[in-house]
Amino acid sequence: MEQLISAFQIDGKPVEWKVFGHGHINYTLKVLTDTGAEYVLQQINRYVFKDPVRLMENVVSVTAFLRKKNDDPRASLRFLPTHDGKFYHVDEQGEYWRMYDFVGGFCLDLPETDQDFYQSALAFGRFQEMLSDFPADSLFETIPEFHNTAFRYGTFRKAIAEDKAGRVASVQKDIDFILSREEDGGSLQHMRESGELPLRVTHNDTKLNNVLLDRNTRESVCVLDLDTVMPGLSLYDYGDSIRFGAATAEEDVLDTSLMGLDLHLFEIYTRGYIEACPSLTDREIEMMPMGAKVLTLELAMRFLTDYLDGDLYFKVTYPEHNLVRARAQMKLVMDMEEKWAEMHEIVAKVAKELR
Ligand code: GN1
Ligand code: MG
Repeated sequence: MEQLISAFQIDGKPVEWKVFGHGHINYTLKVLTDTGAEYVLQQINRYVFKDPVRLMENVVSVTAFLRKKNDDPRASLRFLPTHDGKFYHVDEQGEYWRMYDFVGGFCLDLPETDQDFYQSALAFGRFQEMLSDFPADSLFETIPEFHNTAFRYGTFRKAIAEDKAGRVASVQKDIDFILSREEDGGSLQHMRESGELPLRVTHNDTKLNNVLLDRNTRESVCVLDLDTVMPGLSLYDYGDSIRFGAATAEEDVLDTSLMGLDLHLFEIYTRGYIEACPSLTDREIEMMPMGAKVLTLELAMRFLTDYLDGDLYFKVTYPEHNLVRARAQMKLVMDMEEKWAEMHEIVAKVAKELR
Protein backbone atom coordinates (compact mmCIF):
# COMPACT_ATOMS: atom_id res chain seq x y z
CA MET A 1 0.00 0.00 0.00
CA GLU A 2 2.82 2.35 0.88
CA GLN A 3 4.44 1.75 -2.47
CA LEU A 4 1.14 2.29 -4.26
CA ILE A 5 0.50 5.58 -2.46
CA SER A 6 4.03 6.74 -3.20
CA ALA A 7 3.46 6.29 -6.91
CA PHE A 8 1.63 9.63 -6.70
CA GLN A 9 3.31 13.01 -6.24
CA ILE A 10 2.24 13.42 -2.63
CA ASP A 11 3.63 15.67 0.05
CA GLY A 12 5.52 13.60 2.65
CA LYS A 13 5.49 9.89 3.42
CA PRO A 14 2.28 7.94 3.97
CA VAL A 15 1.74 7.09 7.64
CA GLU A 16 -1.93 6.05 7.78
CA TRP A 17 -4.64 4.86 5.38
CA LYS A 18 -8.15 3.72 6.19
CA VAL A 19 -11.37 2.87 4.40
CA PHE A 20 -13.50 5.94 3.85
CA GLY A 21 -17.00 6.99 2.72
CA HIS A 22 -20.20 5.17 1.78
CA GLY A 23 -19.87 4.69 -1.99
CA HIS A 24 -21.35 1.52 -3.51
CA ILE A 25 -18.89 1.21 -6.37
CA ASN A 26 -15.28 2.24 -5.89
CA TYR A 27 -13.01 1.26 -3.00
CA THR A 28 -12.04 4.46 -1.19
CA LEU A 29 -9.34 5.18 1.40
CA LYS A 30 -8.23 8.27 3.22
CA VAL A 31 -4.47 8.71 3.41
CA LEU A 32 -2.43 10.76 5.88
CA THR A 33 1.26 11.61 5.44
CA ASP A 34 3.97 12.58 7.95
CA THR A 35 3.66 16.25 6.91
CA GLY A 36 -0.05 16.21 7.81
CA ALA A 37 -1.18 16.21 4.18
CA GLU A 38 -4.45 14.31 3.56
CA TYR A 39 -5.56 12.60 0.38
CA VAL A 40 -8.30 10.36 -0.94
CA LEU A 41 -7.11 7.23 -2.70
CA GLN A 42 -9.57 5.29 -4.83
CA GLN A 43 -9.50 2.04 -6.67
CA ILE A 44 -11.72 2.33 -9.74
CA ASN A 45 -14.23 -0.51 -10.00
CA ARG A 46 -13.44 -2.21 -13.28
CA TYR A 47 -16.58 -4.32 -13.36
CA VAL A 48 -18.53 -1.06 -13.52
CA PHE A 49 -16.09 1.13 -15.44
CA LYS A 50 -14.64 -0.78 -18.36
CA ASP A 51 -12.21 1.90 -19.52
CA PRO A 52 -10.58 3.62 -16.52
CA VAL A 53 -8.06 5.48 -18.67
CA ARG A 54 -10.71 7.31 -20.66
CA LEU A 55 -12.74 7.74 -17.50
CA MET A 56 -9.83 9.62 -15.94
CA GLU A 57 -9.48 11.78 -19.05
CA ASN A 58 -13.12 12.81 -18.58
CA VAL A 59 -12.78 13.54 -14.92
CA VAL A 60 -9.54 15.48 -15.29
CA SER A 61 -10.91 17.62 -18.11
CA VAL A 62 -14.18 18.31 -16.27
CA THR A 63 -12.38 19.37 -13.08
CA ALA A 64 -9.96 21.57 -15.07
CA PHE A 65 -12.93 23.21 -16.78
CA LEU A 66 -14.67 23.83 -13.43
CA ARG A 67 -11.49 25.26 -11.95
CA LYS A 68 -11.41 27.90 -14.68
CA LYS A 69 -14.88 29.01 -13.66
CA ASN A 70 -14.21 28.99 -9.93
CA ASP A 71 -10.64 29.18 -8.69
CA ASP A 72 -11.45 28.37 -5.04
CA PRO A 73 -9.16 25.34 -4.51
CA ARG A 74 -11.89 23.49 -2.62
CA ALA A 75 -14.55 24.01 -5.29
CA SER A 76 -13.34 21.23 -7.60
CA LEU A 77 -11.39 18.04 -7.01
CA ARG A 78 -7.63 18.23 -7.64
CA PHE A 79 -6.22 14.95 -8.89
CA LEU A 80 -2.58 14.17 -8.23
CA PRO A 81 -0.28 13.05 -11.01
CA THR A 82 1.94 10.03 -10.54
CA HIS A 83 5.71 10.33 -10.90
CA ASP A 84 5.35 9.47 -14.56
CA GLY A 85 2.81 12.21 -15.12
CA LYS A 86 -0.40 10.18 -15.41
CA PHE A 87 -3.50 10.69 -13.31
CA TYR A 88 -3.82 7.00 -12.45
CA HIS A 89 -1.58 4.21 -11.30
CA VAL A 90 -1.95 0.57 -12.31
CA ASP A 91 -0.93 -1.93 -9.63
CA GLU A 92 0.47 -5.45 -10.05
CA GLN A 93 -3.03 -6.95 -10.21
CA GLY A 94 -3.93 -4.57 -13.03
CA GLU A 95 -6.18 -2.47 -10.77
CA TYR A 96 -6.46 1.28 -11.45
CA TRP A 97 -5.95 3.78 -8.64
CA ARG A 98 -6.27 7.57 -8.47
CA MET A 99 -5.64 10.13 -5.81
CA TYR A 100 -7.01 13.56 -5.00
CA ASP A 101 -6.63 16.18 -2.29
CA PHE A 102 -8.80 15.67 0.75
CA VAL A 103 -10.26 19.12 1.35
CA GLY A 104 -12.21 18.52 4.56
CA GLY A 105 -15.93 18.80 5.12
CA PHE A 106 -18.57 16.11 5.46
CA CYS A 107 -21.23 14.21 3.52
CA LEU A 108 -24.73 13.20 4.65
CA ASP A 109 -26.89 10.17 3.86
CA LEU A 110 -30.05 12.05 4.80
CA PRO A 111 -30.40 15.81 5.27
CA GLU A 112 -30.24 16.88 8.91
CA THR A 113 -31.65 20.31 8.22
CA ASP A 114 -33.66 21.83 5.35
CA GLN A 115 -30.68 24.00 4.64
CA ASP A 116 -28.43 20.96 4.02
CA PHE A 117 -30.72 19.74 1.32
CA TYR A 118 -31.20 23.18 -0.19
CA GLN A 119 -27.41 23.50 -0.36
CA SER A 120 -27.16 20.26 -2.29
CA ALA A 121 -29.78 21.49 -4.76
CA LEU A 122 -27.75 24.63 -5.34
CA ALA A 123 -24.57 22.59 -5.72
CA PHE A 124 -25.97 20.24 -8.36
CA GLY A 125 -27.91 23.02 -10.09
CA ARG A 126 -24.81 25.20 -10.35
CA PHE A 127 -22.70 22.23 -11.42
CA GLN A 128 -24.99 21.69 -14.35
CA GLU A 129 -25.17 25.39 -15.16
CA MET A 130 -21.34 25.65 -15.09
CA LEU A 131 -21.00 22.74 -17.48
CA SER A 132 -23.55 24.14 -19.93
CA ASP A 133 -20.75 25.27 -22.26
CA PHE A 134 -18.54 22.21 -21.74
CA PRO A 135 -17.84 20.49 -25.08
CA ALA A 136 -20.18 17.55 -24.61
CA ASP A 137 -18.86 15.58 -27.61
CA SER A 138 -15.43 15.39 -26.00
CA LEU A 139 -16.87 13.30 -23.15
CA PHE A 140 -16.49 9.58 -23.22
CA GLU A 141 -19.57 7.62 -22.10
CA THR A 142 -18.15 5.89 -19.04
CA ILE A 143 -21.26 3.71 -18.69
CA PRO A 144 -23.23 3.54 -21.94
CA GLU A 145 -27.03 3.80 -21.55
CA PHE A 146 -26.56 4.68 -17.88
CA HIS A 147 -29.96 6.34 -17.37
CA ASN A 148 -31.65 4.85 -20.39
CA THR A 149 -34.41 3.28 -18.31
CA ALA A 150 -36.05 1.78 -21.40
CA PHE A 151 -32.80 -0.04 -22.20
CA ARG A 152 -32.46 -1.15 -18.58
CA TYR A 153 -35.78 -2.95 -18.87
CA GLY A 154 -34.06 -5.13 -21.47
CA THR A 155 -31.21 -5.90 -19.08
CA PHE A 156 -33.75 -6.66 -16.36
CA ARG A 157 -35.62 -9.14 -18.60
CA LYS A 158 -32.33 -10.82 -19.45
CA ALA A 159 -31.51 -11.21 -15.76
CA ILE A 160 -34.94 -12.75 -15.16
CA ALA A 161 -34.50 -15.18 -18.07
CA GLU A 162 -31.01 -16.20 -16.97
CA ASP A 163 -31.84 -16.43 -13.26
CA LYS A 164 -28.11 -16.74 -12.50
CA ALA A 165 -28.49 -16.82 -8.73
CA GLY A 166 -31.69 -18.90 -8.69
CA ARG A 167 -33.61 -16.09 -6.99
CA VAL A 168 -36.36 -15.32 -9.54
CA ALA A 169 -39.08 -17.52 -8.07
CA SER A 170 -38.76 -15.88 -4.66
CA VAL A 171 -39.23 -12.32 -5.93
CA GLN A 172 -41.98 -12.66 -8.52
CA LYS A 173 -44.12 -9.94 -6.94
CA ASP A 174 -41.23 -7.50 -6.99
CA ILE A 175 -40.52 -8.33 -10.62
CA ASP A 176 -44.18 -7.72 -11.51
CA PHE A 177 -44.11 -4.36 -9.77
CA ILE A 178 -41.25 -3.19 -11.97
CA LEU A 179 -42.65 -4.67 -15.18
CA SER A 180 -46.05 -3.04 -14.65
CA ARG A 181 -44.47 0.42 -14.74
CA GLU A 182 -42.50 0.06 -17.95
CA GLU A 183 -44.39 2.78 -19.80
CA ASP A 184 -43.52 5.46 -17.26
CA GLY A 185 -40.02 4.01 -16.99
CA GLY A 186 -39.35 4.64 -20.69
CA SER A 187 -40.92 8.10 -20.81
CA LEU A 188 -37.82 10.23 -20.25
CA GLN A 189 -35.83 8.26 -22.80
CA HIS A 190 -38.54 8.79 -25.40
CA MET A 191 -38.59 12.51 -24.69
CA ARG A 192 -34.80 12.58 -24.96
CA GLU A 193 -34.94 10.87 -28.35
CA SER A 194 -37.70 13.13 -29.67
CA GLY A 195 -35.81 16.23 -28.54
CA GLU A 196 -38.63 17.26 -26.23
CA LEU A 197 -36.11 17.40 -23.39
CA PRO A 198 -32.72 19.01 -24.12
CA LEU A 199 -29.48 17.06 -23.89
CA ARG A 200 -27.06 18.56 -21.37
CA VAL A 201 -23.87 17.58 -19.57
CA THR A 202 -25.11 16.10 -16.32
CA HIS A 203 -23.64 14.53 -13.20
CA ASN A 204 -25.87 11.44 -13.21
CA ASP A 205 -25.21 10.34 -9.62
CA THR A 206 -26.62 13.17 -7.54
CA LYS A 207 -27.03 11.52 -4.17
CA LEU A 208 -26.81 13.88 -1.24
CA ASN A 209 -23.70 12.02 -0.10
CA ASN A 210 -21.97 13.06 -3.30
CA VAL A 211 -21.95 16.70 -2.12
CA LEU A 212 -19.28 17.88 0.28
CA LEU A 213 -20.52 20.35 2.92
CA ASP A 214 -18.39 22.77 4.92
CA ARG A 215 -18.09 21.85 8.61
CA ASN A 216 -18.64 25.37 9.89
CA THR A 217 -20.99 27.05 7.45
CA ARG A 218 -22.67 23.82 6.25
CA GLU A 219 -22.64 25.36 2.78
CA SER A 220 -21.84 23.11 -0.16
CA VAL A 221 -18.14 23.05 -0.98
CA CYS A 222 -18.11 20.89 -4.08
CA VAL A 223 -19.67 17.99 -5.92
CA LEU A 224 -17.96 14.60 -5.69
CA ASP A 225 -18.01 11.39 -7.69
CA LEU A 226 -17.58 12.66 -11.23
CA ASP A 227 -17.19 9.25 -12.89
CA THR A 228 -20.61 9.41 -14.48
CA VAL A 229 -20.46 12.97 -15.81
CA MET A 230 -21.84 12.42 -19.30
CA PRO A 231 -24.39 13.86 -21.69
CA GLY A 232 -27.81 13.40 -20.10
CA LEU A 233 -31.04 15.02 -18.97
CA SER A 234 -31.42 17.51 -16.13
CA LEU A 235 -34.20 15.26 -14.85
CA TYR A 236 -31.73 12.46 -14.16
CA ASP A 237 -29.89 14.72 -11.75
CA TYR A 238 -32.98 16.26 -10.24
CA GLY A 239 -34.77 12.92 -9.99
CA ASP A 240 -31.90 11.03 -8.39
CA SER A 241 -31.49 13.76 -5.77
CA ILE A 242 -35.17 13.54 -4.84
CA ARG A 243 -35.04 9.75 -4.72
CA PHE A 244 -32.18 9.76 -2.26
CA GLY A 245 -32.51 12.97 -0.27
CA ALA A 246 -36.24 13.74 -0.14
CA ALA A 247 -36.99 10.27 1.16
CA THR A 248 -38.13 9.72 4.73
CA ALA A 249 -35.69 6.84 5.22
CA GLU A 250 -32.32 5.66 3.98
CA GLU A 251 -32.01 3.95 0.64
CA ASP A 252 -31.74 0.48 2.18
CA VAL A 253 -34.24 0.74 5.03
CA LEU A 254 -35.48 -2.71 6.01
CA ASP A 255 -38.84 -1.59 7.39
CA THR A 256 -40.44 -0.21 4.22
CA SER A 257 -43.27 1.35 6.22
CA LEU A 258 -40.73 4.03 7.13
CA MET A 259 -40.07 4.87 3.49
CA GLY A 260 -41.91 7.63 1.67
CA LEU A 261 -41.54 10.97 -0.05
CA ASP A 262 -41.14 13.97 2.22
CA LEU A 263 -43.07 16.68 0.37
CA HIS A 264 -41.46 19.42 2.39
CA LEU A 265 -37.97 18.31 1.34
CA PHE A 266 -39.26 17.80 -2.18
CA GLU A 267 -40.26 21.45 -2.27
CA ILE A 268 -36.95 22.62 -0.83
CA TYR A 269 -34.88 20.78 -3.41
CA THR A 270 -37.15 21.87 -6.25
CA ARG A 271 -36.73 25.48 -5.16
CA GLY A 272 -32.94 25.27 -4.99
CA TYR A 273 -32.61 23.48 -8.30
CA ILE A 274 -34.87 25.85 -10.26
CA GLU A 275 -33.10 28.80 -8.67
CA ALA A 276 -29.61 27.55 -9.51
CA CYS A 277 -30.51 26.46 -13.04
CA PRO A 278 -32.29 29.31 -14.82
CA SER A 279 -31.84 27.67 -18.22
CA LEU A 280 -34.34 24.87 -17.42
CA THR A 281 -37.13 24.78 -19.98
CA ASP A 282 -40.82 24.80 -19.05
CA ARG A 283 -41.07 21.20 -20.20
CA GLU A 284 -38.17 20.13 -17.99
CA ILE A 285 -39.86 21.76 -15.02
CA GLU A 286 -43.24 20.26 -15.80
CA MET A 287 -41.68 16.80 -15.94
CA MET A 288 -39.90 17.06 -12.57
CA PRO A 289 -42.30 14.70 -10.76
CA MET A 290 -41.78 12.16 -13.55
CA GLY A 291 -38.01 12.61 -13.22
CA ALA A 292 -38.24 11.71 -9.54
CA LYS A 293 -40.45 8.70 -10.23
CA VAL A 294 -38.44 7.31 -13.14
CA LEU A 295 -35.11 7.57 -11.35
CA THR A 296 -36.56 5.83 -8.28
CA LEU A 297 -38.08 3.10 -10.41
CA GLU A 298 -34.81 2.74 -12.32
CA LEU A 299 -32.85 2.28 -9.10
CA ALA A 300 -35.37 -0.26 -7.84
CA MET A 301 -34.87 -2.14 -11.10
CA ARG A 302 -31.08 -1.86 -10.97
CA PHE A 303 -30.95 -3.18 -7.41
CA LEU A 304 -33.31 -6.02 -8.25
CA THR A 305 -31.37 -6.85 -11.43
CA ASP A 306 -28.20 -7.08 -9.38
CA TYR A 307 -29.95 -9.26 -6.81
CA LEU A 308 -31.00 -11.63 -9.61
CA ASP A 309 -27.46 -11.62 -11.03
CA GLY A 310 -25.99 -12.60 -7.65
CA ASP A 311 -24.74 -9.16 -6.48
CA LEU A 312 -22.06 -8.39 -9.01
CA TYR A 313 -22.42 -4.63 -9.33
CA PHE A 314 -23.26 -2.93 -6.05
CA LYS A 315 -21.28 -3.54 -2.87
CA VAL A 316 -23.49 -5.44 -0.42
CA THR A 317 -23.02 -6.00 3.29
CA TYR A 318 -25.43 -8.96 3.59
CA PRO A 319 -26.98 -11.41 1.10
CA GLU A 320 -30.42 -9.75 0.81
CA HIS A 321 -29.04 -6.21 0.68
CA ASN A 322 -29.90 -5.52 -2.95
CA LEU A 323 -33.42 -6.89 -2.49
CA VAL A 324 -33.93 -4.72 0.57
CA ARG A 325 -32.72 -1.70 -1.40
CA ALA A 326 -35.02 -2.55 -4.31
CA ARG A 327 -38.04 -2.89 -2.02
CA ALA A 328 -37.31 0.41 -0.30
CA GLN A 329 -37.18 2.11 -3.71
CA MET A 330 -40.42 0.45 -4.80
CA LYS A 331 -42.13 1.71 -1.69
CA LEU A 332 -40.91 5.20 -2.54
CA VAL A 333 -42.33 4.86 -6.06
CA MET A 334 -45.71 3.86 -4.58
CA ASP A 335 -45.68 6.81 -2.24
CA MET A 336 -44.90 9.17 -5.11
CA GLU A 337 -47.84 7.72 -7.02
CA GLU A 338 -50.07 8.56 -4.06
CA LYS A 339 -48.66 12.06 -3.81
CA TRP A 340 -48.59 12.64 -7.57
CA ALA A 341 -51.03 15.57 -7.62
CA GLU A 342 -49.28 17.30 -4.72
CA MET A 343 -45.89 16.89 -6.36
CA HIS A 344 -47.22 18.63 -9.47
CA GLU A 345 -48.80 21.41 -7.42
CA ILE A 346 -45.53 22.06 -5.59
CA VAL A 347 -43.49 22.20 -8.79
CA ALA A 348 -45.98 24.59 -10.40
CA LYS A 349 -46.10 26.81 -7.32
CA VAL A 350 -42.31 27.04 -7.00
CA ALA A 351 -41.82 27.69 -10.71
CA LYS A 352 -44.42 30.46 -10.61
CA GLU A 353 -42.65 32.13 -7.70
CA LEU A 354 -39.16 31.91 -9.14
CA ARG A 355 -39.58 32.48 -12.89
C1 GN1 B 1 -23.85 4.18 -6.94
O1 GN1 B 1 -20.94 5.37 -6.33
P1 GN1 B 1 -22.15 5.76 -5.57
O2 GN1 B 1 -22.39 4.95 -4.36
O3 GN1 B 1 -22.20 7.26 -5.34
C2 GN1 B 1 -24.25 4.18 -8.40
C3 GN1 B 1 -25.43 5.13 -8.62
C4 GN1 B 1 -26.58 4.70 -7.73
C5 GN1 B 1 -26.11 4.64 -6.30
C6 GN1 B 1 -27.19 4.10 -5.41
C7 GN1 B 1 -21.63 4.35 -11.08
O4 GN1 B 1 -23.39 5.46 -6.56
O5 GN1 B 1 -25.85 5.07 -9.96
O6 GN1 B 1 -27.64 5.62 -7.85
O7 GN1 B 1 -24.95 3.82 -6.14
N1 GN1 B 1 -23.13 4.57 -9.24
C8 GN1 B 1 -22.83 3.89 -10.35
O8 GN1 B 1 -26.87 4.36 -4.08
O9 GN1 B 1 -23.50 2.95 -10.74
MG1 MG C 1 -20.57 8.43 -4.12
